[in-house]
Formats: sequence, structure tokens, C-alpha cells
Amino acid sequence: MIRLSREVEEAIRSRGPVVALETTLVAHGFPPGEGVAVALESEQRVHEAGALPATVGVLDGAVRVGLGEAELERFTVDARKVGPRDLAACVAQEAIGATTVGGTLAVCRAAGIGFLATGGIGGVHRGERLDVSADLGELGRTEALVVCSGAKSLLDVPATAELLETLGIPVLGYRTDTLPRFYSAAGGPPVSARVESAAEAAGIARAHWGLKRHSALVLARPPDESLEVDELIESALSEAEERGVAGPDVTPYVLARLHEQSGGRTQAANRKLIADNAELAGEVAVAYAGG
Ligand code: PSU
Ligand code: MN
Repeated sequence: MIRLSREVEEAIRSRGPVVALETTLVAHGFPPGEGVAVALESEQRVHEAGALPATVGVLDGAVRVGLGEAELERFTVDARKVGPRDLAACVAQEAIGATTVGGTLAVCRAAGIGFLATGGIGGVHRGERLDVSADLGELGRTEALVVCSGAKSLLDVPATAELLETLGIPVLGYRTDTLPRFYSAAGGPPVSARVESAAEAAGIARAHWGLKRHSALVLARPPDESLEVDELIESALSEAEERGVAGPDVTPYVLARLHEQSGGRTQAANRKLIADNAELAGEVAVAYAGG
């Protein structure tokens, strides 16, 4: 049920550096044409770091690990958003499934991939209704290092940081003492440890797993340029609430609204940080494989 591309299979077998990439952001995080461009750019940055990208998604009744451009295009038309609990139904019903961070981590565990890159992880949503991303549950049980720019800023970032602590997940700040807030570098809660290099992060991952901690580690890289969009986020969230947008639809709705309202600035920032995170994940995977 899990089909690896030949390159990915070979790299995993020889314990080479492999970085998993998710497809939810390709399908639901950007307008159709741009999602594929973001995916290809991320793959290229992983390559430039000397690692092999393995983009994950569900197609034709199988979980696919390592996708080509023509396959990526298929995710832009009516793909389901596939978290960990949705994988089985998506495979069995032969639907097209764009995997979230949580869904991708579940596949990493099954396939033996130790590194993943994304823009922002899911977490605890704001507001009264309980909505906690399944990304957190999978981070709690998957031995993988996830490079991101913190949690998406439409979330309750301090509550998300607390839950990461509860789950025993190290939150490493890449040249920062605080958890980035996706579009902005500053103002987030403290990280559990600061690192200065990819090699240092790889060393901590090795020690964590060597100590039989069977969880993920988050490596949080601040965006190079910060955007102040807190007010836009507030208004997009109340709009979502008024329109009855809930559950898995909240994230794509708010991201699209922000992209519109900021005149494309959030989209450009989102794209850049995803690609930068992909390269850093490649560097950590290379350091880990060589060390
Ligand atoms: N990061 C981005 N854009 C996205 C997402 C993350 O820059 O679209 C996606 C990821 O796939 C993440 C998902 O796993 O949003 C979380 O959604 P939810 O809060 O519904 O679990
Ligand atoms: Mn949710």
C-alpha cells in the first residue's frame, strides 16, 4: 500500500539523507498553479543541500513516496486533505489525497524516513471550540525531525507550545531563542533549546532517539523577513467563524484570505519560508547521515 519511488527506496536502504515533503500545502495552501511551483522549488532546495526529496501523497489506491511533476499536478484538482486518520479510507477508496504534516509523518514512520520540512505545523486552534491538529499526535509518536517556521500564526501559538511540551517534543530554535510565529520571527514563546547549526540539530536528534525517546523533534527556523499581519489574521478568523467555516477547512480558508488581503505578501513569504525550511531539513539530514 506504500509505494516508494526507486530513488527513495534506494536512499532509504542505504541510509542516505531523505527529506519528506507534504502535499496539503501544494493542494490547499496556495492557488492551483503556485502549489506545484512551491513543491518543485522545495524539492530543488532539498537536492541543493545534498539530500533526496520524497514528496508524499495518495494516488490510485496507494500511498506514494517520491512524486514527479505530472503526479504533483493531480493534487491541484479536488484532492482530499488527508491527516493520519484519513490515510486508510483514501487508499481504499482510491481517492486523491494530499497529506498534512500529521499524515506525512505517519507515512515517514512506516517508510523509515527521519526528516520532514513544511511551512508551519498545525496545533491548537484559537477560540472556544476544541480543535487540535492531528499533527501534534503524530509528532508525539514519530521519530522524525520536522523543520518548520513554528506553528501557523492563525493558531494559539502559546497553547501549541505548551502541548508540544506535554508530548515531550523538543522544540529547537535555529539561531533563535523563541518559537517563530510563521510570518513573524519575534514574539513567540521560548524554545526548549537553541542550536546554531544543522550539525548541532542532527546531534540532538541522534541523542534524543538514542535515549529511546520515540517522538519527533521540531527544528524551528524564523522567516528571514517578518510580516506584521496579526490584525489581518484576526479579521480572517472572525470572518471564517461568521461563515461557519470549521474543522479542516479553517486553515486553507484563512491562508487564502490572508493571501488576498495582503496583496500577495503572505503568499510570497509563505513560499520563501517553505523553500528555506526544505533546504535546512536537507542540511540536517546530510549531517545526520554523515555523522
Ligand atoms: N503549512 C503551510 N501551509 C499549509 C499547512 C502547513 O505553510 O497549508 C497545512 C499542513 O499540511 C498542516 C495542516 O499539517 O495545514 C494543518 O491543518 P489542521 O490545522 O487542519 O490540522
Ligand atoms: Mn482541526
